[in-house]
Amino acid sequence: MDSSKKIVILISGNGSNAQAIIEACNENRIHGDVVAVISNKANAYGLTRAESFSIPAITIEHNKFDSRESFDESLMQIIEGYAPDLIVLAGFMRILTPMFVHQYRGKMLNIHPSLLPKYPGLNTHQRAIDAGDEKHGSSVHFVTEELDGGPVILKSVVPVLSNDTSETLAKRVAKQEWLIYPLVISWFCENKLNFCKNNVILNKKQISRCGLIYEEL
Ligand code: NHR
Ligand code: GAR
Repeated sequence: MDSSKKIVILISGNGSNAQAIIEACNENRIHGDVVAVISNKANAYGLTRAESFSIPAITIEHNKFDSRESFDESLMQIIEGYAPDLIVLAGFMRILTPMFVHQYRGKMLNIHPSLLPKYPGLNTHQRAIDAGDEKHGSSVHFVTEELDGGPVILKSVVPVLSNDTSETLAKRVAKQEWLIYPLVISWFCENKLNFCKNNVILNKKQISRCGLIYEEL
């Protein structure tokens, strides 16, 4: 049996995905331990959540640094103190430099609230509503230098309802995120999920660049 993986989670706010991942570890649905939760915003509620599970909750404010590079270097120093096997971006709102991404290549995941490759960047729920999309969702992908452009592992699909606001749609998407993110992380921690030459390998087989799809009937 392989040893339990060490996971560092980066957040900027609410931290509901971080909590779902912590709970999955505690319930042995993930063969791993969240060893630290790090926020670039001091008032992030996710820090309070981490503390309630007795997990180190650390703040490193990006606006105290004079460049993206110097912020990322300090962030990396903190992370290295925990010797993690996996970095998880969970509502982390700072674009990371190529140097940082290179350091954790194949070991860093993000959840992005759209059906990638649709709507990289910000304000995704409103953009899906404005476009009249019937389906929306969230995508878990490996992080590469290309913003929200790394290969997708798993997407969850939800309907867009005619009376949806960006808030109601975000809530529907979030509920699915709490399922699919722990699931993908469990695959990584069981060594079933690999990143190889910019492709996703699951159970030794390469999957499509658009990822697998999870959709409730
Ligand atoms: N970094 C790299 N290199 N590659 C990715 O794929 C990344 C990343 C950092 C974060 C999350 C991403 C998302 O899921 C993510 C993916 C922030 C922005 C952004 O524009 C865009 C995408 C994502 C996260 N951030 C602004 C910035 O100047 C700040 C916005 C704010 O503070 O509100 O960094 O959506
Ligand atoms: C999640 O819906 C996630 O997909 C999104 O922010 C939310 C964070 O919620 N991520 C981004 O928009 C990244 N730019 P949480 O803090 O409650 O986990």
